[in-house]
Amino acid sequence: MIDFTLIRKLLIVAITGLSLISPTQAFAGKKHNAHKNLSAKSFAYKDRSDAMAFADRLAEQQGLDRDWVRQTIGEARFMPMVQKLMQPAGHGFVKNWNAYRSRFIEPLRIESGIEFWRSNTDTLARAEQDFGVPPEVIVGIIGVETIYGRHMGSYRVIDALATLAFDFPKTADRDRSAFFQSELAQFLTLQANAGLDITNVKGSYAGAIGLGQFMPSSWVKYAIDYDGDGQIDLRGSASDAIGSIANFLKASNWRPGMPAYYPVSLVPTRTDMATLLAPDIRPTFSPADLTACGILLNEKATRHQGPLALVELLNGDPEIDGEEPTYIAGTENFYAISRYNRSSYYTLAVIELGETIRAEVMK
Ligand SMILES: [Ca+2]
Repeated sequence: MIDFTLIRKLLIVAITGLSLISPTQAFAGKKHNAHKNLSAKSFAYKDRSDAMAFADRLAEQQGLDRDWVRQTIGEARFMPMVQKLMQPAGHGFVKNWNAYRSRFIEPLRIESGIEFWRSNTDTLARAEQDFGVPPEVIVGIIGVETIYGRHMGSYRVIDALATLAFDFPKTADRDRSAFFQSELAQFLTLQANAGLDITNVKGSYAGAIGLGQFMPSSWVKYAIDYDGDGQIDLRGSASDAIGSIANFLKASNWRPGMPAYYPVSLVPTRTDMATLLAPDIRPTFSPADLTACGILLNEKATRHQGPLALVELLNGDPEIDGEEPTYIAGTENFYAISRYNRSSYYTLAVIELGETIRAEVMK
Protein backbone atom coordinates (compact mmCIF):
# COMPACT_ATOMS: atom_id res chain seq x y z
CA MET A 1 0.00 0.00 0.00
CA ILE A 2 2.11 2.77 -1.28
CA ASP A 3 1.68 5.31 -3.98
CA PHE A 4 4.09 3.78 -6.45
CA THR A 5 2.68 1.67 -9.19
CA LEU A 6 2.34 -1.90 -8.12
CA ILE A 7 3.66 -2.87 -11.50
CA ARG A 8 7.09 -1.64 -10.54
CA LYS A 9 6.81 -2.94 -6.99
CA LEU A 10 5.94 -6.40 -8.21
CA LEU A 11 8.59 -6.40 -10.87
CA ILE A 12 11.12 -5.66 -8.20
CA VAL A 13 9.70 -7.95 -5.54
CA ALA A 14 9.73 -10.83 -8.02
CA ILE A 15 13.41 -10.29 -8.65
CA THR A 16 14.17 -10.74 -4.96
CA GLY A 17 12.34 -14.04 -4.98
CA LEU A 18 9.91 -12.89 -2.29
CA SER A 19 6.89 -13.51 -4.44
CA LEU A 20 5.61 -16.39 -6.47
CA ILE A 21 4.60 -14.13 -9.29
CA SER A 22 7.08 -13.26 -11.95
CA PRO A 23 6.04 -10.02 -13.60
CA THR A 24 9.31 -9.86 -15.49
CA GLN A 25 7.49 -12.23 -17.79
CA ALA A 26 4.41 -10.03 -17.70
CA PHE A 27 6.02 -7.12 -19.49
CA ALA A 28 7.85 -6.87 -22.70
CA GLY A 29 11.19 -5.17 -22.59
CA LYS A 30 14.55 -5.33 -20.92
CA LYS A 31 14.93 -7.44 -17.83
CA HIS A 32 16.24 -5.80 -14.75
CA ASN A 33 18.78 -7.50 -12.54
CA ALA A 34 18.75 -6.14 -9.02
CA HIS A 35 21.61 -8.34 -7.94
CA LYS A 36 24.13 -6.66 -10.19
CA ASN A 37 26.44 -3.94 -8.91
CA LEU A 38 25.43 -4.55 -5.33
CA SER A 39 28.62 -3.30 -3.76
CA ALA A 40 27.31 -1.11 -0.91
CA LYS A 41 27.76 -2.57 2.59
CA SER A 42 25.29 -2.55 5.44
CA PHE A 43 25.97 -0.28 8.45
CA ALA A 44 24.04 1.06 11.45
CA TYR A 45 22.73 4.66 11.35
CA LYS A 46 24.15 5.58 14.78
CA ASP A 47 27.26 7.00 13.10
CA ARG A 48 25.33 9.10 10.60
CA SER A 49 24.97 12.70 11.74
CA ASP A 50 21.96 13.35 9.47
CA ALA A 51 20.09 10.39 10.93
CA MET A 52 20.90 11.41 14.49
CA ALA A 53 19.87 15.04 13.80
CA PHE A 54 16.58 13.68 12.40
CA ALA A 55 16.15 11.59 15.58
CA ASP A 56 16.66 14.67 17.76
CA ARG A 57 14.11 16.71 15.77
CA LEU A 58 11.61 13.86 15.82
CA ALA A 59 11.92 13.39 19.60
CA GLU A 60 11.36 17.12 20.07
CA GLN A 61 8.38 17.35 17.67
CA GLN A 62 6.61 14.19 18.85
CA GLY A 63 7.46 14.49 22.54
CA LEU A 64 9.24 11.11 22.42
CA ASP A 65 12.13 10.05 24.65
CA ARG A 66 15.26 11.39 22.95
CA ASP A 67 17.56 8.54 23.99
CA TRP A 68 15.06 5.93 22.82
CA VAL A 69 14.57 7.60 19.43
CA ARG A 70 18.35 7.95 18.94
CA GLN A 71 18.92 4.35 19.94
CA THR A 72 16.09 2.98 17.77
CA ILE A 73 17.10 4.88 14.64
CA GLY A 74 20.80 4.38 15.49
CA GLU A 75 20.38 0.61 15.47
CA ALA A 76 18.49 0.63 12.17
CA ARG A 77 20.67 -0.73 9.40
CA PHE A 78 21.26 0.44 5.86
CA MET A 79 19.98 -2.28 3.51
CA PRO A 80 21.72 -2.20 0.12
CA MET A 81 19.01 -4.39 -1.43
CA VAL A 82 16.23 -2.05 -0.29
CA GLN A 83 18.00 0.86 -1.95
CA LYS A 84 18.50 -1.19 -5.08
CA LEU A 85 14.87 -2.32 -5.20
CA MET A 86 13.61 1.26 -5.13
CA GLN A 87 15.39 2.12 -8.37
CA PRO A 88 13.37 2.61 -11.55
CA ALA A 89 12.62 -0.44 -13.66
CA GLY A 90 14.61 0.84 -16.60
CA HIS A 91 13.96 1.70 -20.23
CA GLY A 92 11.96 -0.58 -22.46
CA PHE A 93 9.48 -1.34 -19.66
CA VAL A 94 6.17 -1.90 -21.48
CA LYS A 95 2.92 -2.39 -19.62
CA ASN A 96 0.80 -5.40 -20.49
CA TRP A 97 -2.55 -5.86 -18.74
CA ASN A 98 -3.25 -9.34 -20.08
CA ALA A 99 0.11 -10.60 -18.84
CA TYR A 100 -0.22 -8.72 -15.53
CA ARG A 101 -3.71 -10.13 -15.03
CA SER A 102 -2.51 -13.70 -15.51
CA ARG A 103 -0.11 -13.28 -12.58
CA PHE A 104 -2.99 -12.57 -10.20
CA ILE A 105 -6.01 -14.40 -11.54
CA GLU A 106 -4.31 -17.74 -11.08
CA PRO A 107 -5.11 -20.99 -9.22
CA LEU A 108 -3.00 -20.53 -6.06
CA ARG A 109 -4.40 -17.07 -5.37
CA ILE A 110 -7.96 -18.14 -6.18
CA GLU A 111 -7.77 -21.27 -3.97
CA SER A 112 -6.22 -19.32 -1.09
CA GLY A 113 -8.86 -16.64 -1.52
CA ILE A 114 -11.72 -19.13 -1.33
CA GLU A 115 -10.22 -20.52 1.88
CA PHE A 116 -9.72 -17.01 3.31
CA TRP A 117 -13.29 -16.01 2.45
CA ARG A 118 -14.74 -19.16 4.06
CA SER A 119 -12.62 -18.72 7.20
CA ASN A 120 -13.67 -15.10 7.58
CA THR A 121 -17.26 -15.07 6.31
CA ASP A 122 -18.72 -13.47 9.45
CA THR A 123 -16.08 -10.75 9.70
CA LEU A 124 -16.41 -9.92 6.00
CA ALA A 125 -20.20 -9.65 6.40
CA ARG A 126 -19.75 -7.42 9.46
CA ALA A 127 -17.34 -5.17 7.55
CA GLU A 128 -19.86 -4.82 4.73
CA GLN A 129 -22.50 -3.85 7.29
CA ASP A 130 -20.25 -1.36 9.08
CA PHE A 131 -18.41 0.22 6.13
CA GLY A 132 -20.46 -0.65 3.02
CA VAL A 133 -17.48 -2.39 1.38
CA PRO A 134 -18.34 -5.84 -0.05
CA PRO A 135 -16.23 -8.93 0.77
CA GLU A 136 -14.90 -9.40 -2.77
CA VAL A 137 -13.04 -6.07 -2.71
CA ILE A 138 -11.33 -6.78 0.62
CA VAL A 139 -10.55 -10.36 -0.41
CA GLY A 140 -9.19 -9.08 -3.74
CA ILE A 141 -6.88 -6.59 -2.02
CA ILE A 142 -5.44 -9.07 0.50
CA GLY A 143 -4.94 -11.59 -2.31
CA VAL A 144 -3.10 -9.21 -4.61
CA GLU A 145 -1.05 -7.70 -1.78
CA THR A 146 0.18 -10.81 0.06
CA ILE A 147 -1.63 -13.97 -1.15
CA TYR A 148 -3.52 -14.00 2.18
CA GLY A 149 -0.46 -13.51 4.33
CA ARG A 150 1.94 -15.78 2.45
CA HIS A 151 4.15 -12.86 1.38
CA MET A 152 4.10 -10.09 3.95
CA GLY A 153 7.76 -9.19 3.44
CA SER A 154 10.95 -10.22 5.18
CA TYR A 155 12.70 -6.89 5.83
CA ARG A 156 12.80 -5.30 9.26
CA VAL A 157 10.54 -2.30 8.67
CA ILE A 158 12.84 -0.03 10.69
CA ASP A 159 15.77 -0.93 8.39
CA ALA A 160 13.74 -0.47 5.20
CA LEU A 161 12.33 2.90 6.27
CA ALA A 162 15.69 4.22 7.54
CA THR A 163 17.40 3.20 4.31
CA LEU A 164 14.78 4.97 2.17
CA ALA A 165 14.62 7.98 4.52
CA PHE A 166 18.38 8.64 4.61
CA ASP A 167 19.73 6.86 1.51
CA PHE A 168 17.00 7.02 -1.09
CA PRO A 169 18.62 5.98 -4.39
CA LYS A 170 20.02 8.96 -6.26
CA THR A 171 19.18 7.34 -9.57
CA ALA A 172 15.46 7.01 -8.80
CA ASP A 173 13.13 9.07 -11.00
CA ARG A 174 12.27 11.30 -8.07
CA ASP A 175 13.57 11.79 -4.56
CA ARG A 176 11.12 10.31 -2.06
CA SER A 177 13.28 10.76 1.06
CA ALA A 178 10.81 13.21 2.63
CA PHE A 179 7.97 10.71 2.24
CA PHE A 180 9.98 7.95 3.90
CA GLN A 181 11.21 10.25 6.69
CA SER A 182 7.56 10.96 7.43
CA GLU A 183 6.75 7.23 7.35
CA LEU A 184 9.70 6.50 9.67
CA ALA A 185 8.47 9.19 12.08
CA GLN A 186 4.97 7.71 12.10
CA PHE A 187 6.34 4.20 12.49
CA LEU A 188 8.10 5.23 15.71
CA THR A 189 4.85 6.53 17.16
CA LEU A 190 3.35 3.02 16.80
CA GLN A 191 5.56 1.74 19.62
CA ALA A 192 3.74 3.83 22.21
CA ASN A 193 0.37 4.23 20.47
CA ALA A 194 -0.20 0.72 19.12
CA GLY A 195 1.97 -1.31 21.48
CA LEU A 196 4.04 -2.50 18.54
CA ASP A 197 7.56 -3.79 19.17
CA ILE A 198 8.82 -1.77 16.25
CA THR A 199 12.36 -3.15 16.20
CA ASN A 200 11.00 -6.60 15.33
CA VAL A 201 8.23 -5.84 12.85
CA LYS A 202 8.88 -7.21 9.37
CA GLY A 203 7.41 -5.93 6.13
CA SER A 204 8.09 -5.21 2.47
CA TYR A 205 11.21 -3.48 1.17
CA ALA A 206 9.16 -0.25 1.19
CA GLY A 207 8.09 -0.68 4.82
CA ALA A 208 4.53 -1.91 4.16
CA ILE A 209 3.13 -4.09 6.93
CA GLY A 210 0.78 -7.05 7.29
CA LEU A 211 -1.93 -8.83 5.30
CA GLY A 212 -2.99 -5.63 3.56
CA GLN A 213 0.49 -4.05 3.40
CA PHE A 214 -0.33 -0.83 5.25
CA MET A 215 2.33 1.86 5.32
CA PRO A 216 2.83 3.33 8.84
CA SER A 217 0.92 6.52 7.93
CA SER A 218 -2.09 4.42 6.87
CA TRP A 219 -1.78 2.38 10.06
CA VAL A 220 -1.95 5.62 12.07
CA LYS A 221 -4.96 6.94 10.12
CA TYR A 222 -7.04 3.87 9.28
CA ALA A 223 -6.02 0.75 11.22
CA ILE A 224 -8.59 -0.53 13.71
CA ASP A 225 -9.00 -3.35 16.22
CA TYR A 226 -11.77 -5.39 14.61
CA ASP A 227 -11.60 -8.60 16.64
CA GLY A 228 -12.06 -6.80 19.93
CA ASP A 229 -8.91 -8.00 21.70
CA GLY A 230 -7.82 -4.44 22.43
CA GLN A 231 -4.79 -4.59 20.08
CA ILE A 232 -4.38 -3.65 16.44
CA ASP A 233 -2.53 -6.51 14.75
CA LEU A 234 -2.40 -6.19 10.98
CA ARG A 235 -0.05 -9.15 10.59
CA GLY A 236 -1.61 -11.80 12.81
CA SER A 237 -5.30 -10.87 12.88
CA ALA A 238 -7.28 -11.36 9.68
CA SER A 239 -10.18 -9.52 11.33
CA ASP A 240 -8.07 -6.45 12.11
CA ALA A 241 -6.77 -6.44 8.53
CA ILE A 242 -10.30 -6.77 7.09
CA GLY A 243 -11.74 -3.98 9.26
CA SER A 244 -8.78 -1.69 8.57
CA ILE A 245 -8.99 -2.14 4.79
CA ALA A 246 -12.76 -1.51 4.87
CA ASN A 247 -12.14 1.58 6.99
CA PHE A 248 -9.53 2.82 4.50
CA LEU A 249 -11.91 2.37 1.55
CA LYS A 250 -14.76 4.08 3.34
CA ALA A 251 -12.45 7.04 3.99
CA SER A 252 -11.57 6.97 0.26
CA ASN A 253 -15.24 7.72 -0.54
CA TRP A 254 -16.40 4.17 -1.23
CA ARG A 255 -20.02 4.23 -2.50
CA PRO A 256 -21.97 1.18 -1.26
CA GLY A 257 -23.70 -0.70 -4.06
CA MET A 258 -21.95 1.07 -6.94
CA PRO A 259 -20.14 -1.11 -9.51
CA ALA A 260 -16.41 -0.36 -9.80
CA TYR A 261 -16.42 -0.27 -13.60
CA TYR A 262 -18.34 -0.98 -16.79
CA PRO A 263 -17.04 -2.63 -19.95
CA VAL A 264 -16.89 -0.30 -22.95
CA SER A 265 -16.20 -0.63 -26.63
CA LEU A 266 -14.70 1.99 -28.84
CA VAL A 267 -12.86 2.61 -32.05
CA PRO A 268 -9.81 4.66 -30.98
CA THR A 269 -9.45 6.26 -34.40
CA ARG A 270 -12.99 7.66 -34.15
CA THR A 271 -12.85 8.95 -30.59
CA ASP A 272 -11.32 12.01 -28.98
CA MET A 273 -8.78 10.02 -26.98
CA ALA A 274 -6.75 13.07 -25.92
CA THR A 275 -9.75 14.56 -24.12
CA LEU A 276 -10.95 11.25 -22.72
CA LEU A 277 -7.60 10.18 -21.30
CA ALA A 278 -6.53 13.60 -19.97
CA PRO A 279 -8.03 13.12 -16.45
CA ASP A 280 -6.42 9.64 -16.27
CA ILE A 281 -8.40 7.46 -13.83
CA ARG A 282 -10.12 10.33 -12.00
CA PRO A 283 -13.86 10.04 -12.79
CA THR A 284 -14.77 13.19 -14.69
CA PHE A 285 -17.26 12.40 -17.48
CA SER A 286 -20.99 11.74 -17.41
CA PRO A 287 -22.23 8.72 -19.38
CA ALA A 288 -23.59 11.22 -21.95
CA ASP A 289 -20.12 12.86 -22.25
CA LEU A 290 -18.55 9.48 -22.99
CA THR A 291 -21.20 8.58 -25.55
CA ALA A 292 -20.74 11.96 -27.25
CA CYS A 293 -16.99 11.26 -27.53
CA GLY A 294 -17.63 7.96 -29.33
CA ILE A 295 -17.56 5.48 -26.44
CA LEU A 296 -20.16 2.72 -26.60
CA LEU A 297 -21.68 2.02 -23.17
CA ASN A 298 -23.99 -0.81 -22.18
CA GLU A 299 -27.46 0.03 -20.89
CA LYS A 300 -26.52 -0.19 -17.23
CA ALA A 301 -23.59 2.19 -17.78
CA THR A 302 -25.76 4.74 -19.57
CA ARG A 303 -27.97 4.89 -16.47
CA HIS A 304 -24.97 5.27 -14.09
CA GLN A 305 -25.36 8.08 -11.55
CA GLY A 306 -22.04 9.87 -11.08
CA PRO A 307 -18.84 10.57 -12.99
CA LEU A 308 -16.86 8.01 -14.98
CA ALA A 309 -13.30 7.76 -16.24
CA LEU A 310 -12.12 6.14 -19.45
CA VAL A 311 -9.36 3.83 -18.22
CA GLU A 312 -6.78 2.58 -20.72
CA LEU A 313 -4.72 -0.51 -19.91
CA LEU A 314 -1.93 -1.26 -22.37
CA ASN A 315 -1.31 -4.74 -23.70
CA GLY A 316 2.11 -4.06 -25.16
CA ASP A 317 2.54 -1.85 -28.23
CA PRO A 318 -0.84 -0.33 -29.24
CA GLU A 319 0.37 -0.11 -32.84
CA ILE A 320 0.78 -3.88 -33.15
CA ASP A 321 -2.19 -6.04 -34.18
CA GLY A 322 -3.31 -8.18 -31.25
CA GLU A 323 -1.77 -5.84 -28.68
CA GLU A 324 -4.62 -3.31 -28.60
CA PRO A 325 -5.22 -1.71 -25.17
CA THR A 326 -8.10 -2.77 -22.90
CA TYR A 327 -10.60 -0.01 -22.09
CA ILE A 328 -13.13 0.22 -19.27
CA ALA A 329 -15.26 2.97 -17.72
CA GLY A 330 -14.12 3.33 -14.09
CA THR A 331 -16.49 4.68 -11.44
CA GLU A 332 -15.81 6.44 -8.17
CA ASN A 333 -15.34 2.99 -6.62
CA PHE A 334 -12.64 2.11 -9.14
CA TYR A 335 -10.96 5.34 -8.06
CA ALA A 336 -11.43 4.49 -4.35
CA ILE A 337 -9.63 1.14 -4.77
CA SER A 338 -6.86 2.89 -6.70
CA ARG A 339 -6.17 5.06 -3.61
CA TYR A 340 -4.88 1.85 -2.02
CA ASN A 341 -2.26 1.50 -4.70
CA ARG A 342 -2.18 4.09 -7.43
CA SER A 343 -2.31 1.92 -10.50
CA SER A 344 -5.23 1.05 -12.77
CA TYR A 345 -3.61 -2.35 -13.42
CA TYR A 346 -3.49 -3.05 -9.69
CA THR A 347 -7.09 -1.88 -9.26
CA LEU A 348 -8.53 -4.04 -12.03
CA ALA A 349 -6.54 -7.07 -10.79
CA VAL A 350 -8.04 -6.58 -7.29
CA ILE A 351 -11.56 -6.36 -8.75
CA GLU A 352 -11.21 -9.36 -11.04
CA LEU A 353 -9.54 -11.55 -8.42
CA GLY A 354 -12.27 -10.69 -5.90
CA GLU A 355 -15.06 -11.36 -8.43
CA THR A 356 -13.51 -14.68 -9.46
CA ILE A 357 -13.26 -15.82 -5.83
CA ARG A 358 -16.81 -14.61 -5.06
CA ALA A 359 -18.20 -16.64 -7.97
CA GLU A 360 -16.45 -19.77 -6.63
CA VAL A 361 -17.61 -19.22 -3.04
CA MET A 362 -21.22 -18.65 -4.17
CA LYS A 363 -21.35 -21.80 -6.33
CA1 LIG B 1 -7.22 -6.93 17.34
